[in-house]
Amino acid sequence: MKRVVSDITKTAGIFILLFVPACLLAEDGYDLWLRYKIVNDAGRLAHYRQTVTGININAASPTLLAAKEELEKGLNGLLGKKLPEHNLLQNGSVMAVKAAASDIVSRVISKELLASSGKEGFIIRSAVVRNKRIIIITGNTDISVLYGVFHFLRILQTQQSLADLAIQSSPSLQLRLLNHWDNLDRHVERGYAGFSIWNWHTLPDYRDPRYKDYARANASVGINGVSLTNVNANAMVLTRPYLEKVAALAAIFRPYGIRVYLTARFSAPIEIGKLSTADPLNDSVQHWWSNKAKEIYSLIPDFGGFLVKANSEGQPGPQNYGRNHADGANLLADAVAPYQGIVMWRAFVYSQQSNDRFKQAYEEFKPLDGQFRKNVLVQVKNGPIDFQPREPFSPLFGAMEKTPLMMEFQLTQEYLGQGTHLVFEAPMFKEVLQADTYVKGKGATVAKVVDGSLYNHSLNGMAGVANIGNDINWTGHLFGQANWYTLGRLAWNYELSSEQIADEWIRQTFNNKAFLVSTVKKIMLSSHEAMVSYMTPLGLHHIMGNGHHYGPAPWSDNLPRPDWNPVYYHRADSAGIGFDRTSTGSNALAQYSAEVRHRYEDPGDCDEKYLLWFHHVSWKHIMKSGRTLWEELCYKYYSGVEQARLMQQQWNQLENDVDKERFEHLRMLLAIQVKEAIWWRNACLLYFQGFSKMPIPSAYEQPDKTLEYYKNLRFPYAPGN
Ligand code: BDP
Repeated sequence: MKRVVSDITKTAGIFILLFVPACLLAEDGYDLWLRYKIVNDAGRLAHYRQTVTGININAASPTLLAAKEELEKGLNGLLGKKLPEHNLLQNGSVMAVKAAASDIVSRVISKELLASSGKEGFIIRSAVVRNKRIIIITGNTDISVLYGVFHFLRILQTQQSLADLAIQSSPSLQLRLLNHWDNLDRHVERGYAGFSIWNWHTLPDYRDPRYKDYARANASVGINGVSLTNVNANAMVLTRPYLEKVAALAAIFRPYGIRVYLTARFSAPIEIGKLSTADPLNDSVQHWWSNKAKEIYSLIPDFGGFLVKANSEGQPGPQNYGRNHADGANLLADAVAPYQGIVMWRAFVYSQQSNDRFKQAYEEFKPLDGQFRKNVLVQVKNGPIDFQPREPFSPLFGAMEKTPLMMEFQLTQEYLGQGTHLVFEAPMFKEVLQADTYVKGKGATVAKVVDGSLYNHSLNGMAGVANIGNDINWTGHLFGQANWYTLGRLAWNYELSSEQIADEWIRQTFNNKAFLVSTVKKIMLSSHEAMVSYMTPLGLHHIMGNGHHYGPAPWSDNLPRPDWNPVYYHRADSAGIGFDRTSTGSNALAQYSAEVRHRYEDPGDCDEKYLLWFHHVSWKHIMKSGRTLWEELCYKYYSGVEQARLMQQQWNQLENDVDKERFEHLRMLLAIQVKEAIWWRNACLLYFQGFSKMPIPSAYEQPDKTLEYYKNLRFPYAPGN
């Protein structure tokens, strides 16, 4: 009987394989954007099969072996047939080689081009060598060859032409990192995709194949570093048994050009070192850290260094001993310096001393400019508060001439709808990178601070707080993958537009059908603005639920610290709403250059996206649209919901263009998103109406629940908290 069943299943399976178009076969999302499905356009497929006939790679190192494996996997899948190895070059050979290992490269590619490609840049070139038409993928190092291979496969996956390839690409930034906020018990702080992918219990002996797939995905977008552990750190990761586990991960990542970093708990010398102090100026403390660094490097010779959260939200730090952030950072920097390690010291700090949390990071860090060691970067969140749906750029960017500042974005959507909202973050990241600080006249963009060009820093980088967990599709929400993808692509080349990034991600993740590509692109490119409109329009910020940050709670005012409460941020009263950060208020605007200050200073001129970030504005204030502020607020909340509904309708048109599994996944999630957008809109407008005393215009559908109803909702088990 069993046999009969399995025969039937087999026959059915073959039937399905033969008669269901490849794009409709169920997919669980595990393969990310590296699916390598056979090219579904007959003309393109023919062109590829004619142009690419075999592979020529000498897998002389683990990285070149990885390049070879990837090229084989990719080309065999995309071309739908197994390609032979060409030990001798033939028409159609794809040759991937480190420049110095090949005479052919030096004949075809100029020294200058190679020199300008640096250590990681790659070159892809069509060439005729000994009368054979070949494609060369090369660079100065093995890792550059691997990056070139991934880019070459991207060209095929996005169905571009292979004629006359002449591509050269080098990264904009040196450190391109994911920051995992993963605890040793596998709980992920602010994680919405299951548990941590690091199975500390079974490491170092059990090497889950997923670790390698993770490394492949990162390398495919140029990510070259991973901080494995939560910034709210546990010193135990620095003990020998854990370092051995870390070393096992480092060994798997190494061929893919990825270094591991760890978060260092400042009090580790006390907790695991049996010292009585962690004072950075104490000899035994310094000695302890330098021994610890020695031990780490003996196990992981290419260990990247430390990421540190200190004197912030209860974490220990140098201030516990009357020292400052530079003293703390330099302690660790000196410990790793002999091994070329670095320290990323976070500027996310705030305490009760300031009259505005906005100002805290600047106030603590700006005076320390020039006091950090050469191997320290100060890692700054994109905005002054905390990963809100929209923030103006942090005034620290541009303010610290002598210190390299690293960008910290948050991929995981703690304040952006968490695991259920489709929000493509590229437009938000670009908005910050393109913002002009005017610290050296026009054109001093945040991007130029971050890439070091503004003040001539050679150390530079960008990090994204990871949105990855052990869910089968890695990110829980399938479109979370696009944000992971974006971090890598933007850190590699911040000139890429959001549209370009979306376009390539869609083609690789789904397929190249014109209708699908244009529809999904519309959804993605409108999603961030939609979310801002239904959550925090016109510059509102931090009005989420306490602790878990899930859903709206603008009424919340009972947490011990004033600046943990939404009421601190929106300041709604009978006169109006918003935080006055001009000279009549907290004067946070004074932290920006004169030009930026000038742009935001006057509520009549201020870009309305940021209005309530900087001004307490009367409910009757006339906006650029001619509506009053209250009417505009209603308009924004309502249009955000409409935009979410539109995204849902657009997706629903794709039933025949996406496999059922992923179609349904998105269909259900978008329904949740619409429901939650309505929740946000109703709860916020009903609450603010208590101050404005004005009606929600009757043309709009009216809230069907009371404010009390919304206030009474509780989510004790909201994830990620
Ligand atoms: C906040 C998160 C908190 C993090 C903190 C940080 O709510 O979980 O520990 O950022 O960045 O947004 O350190």
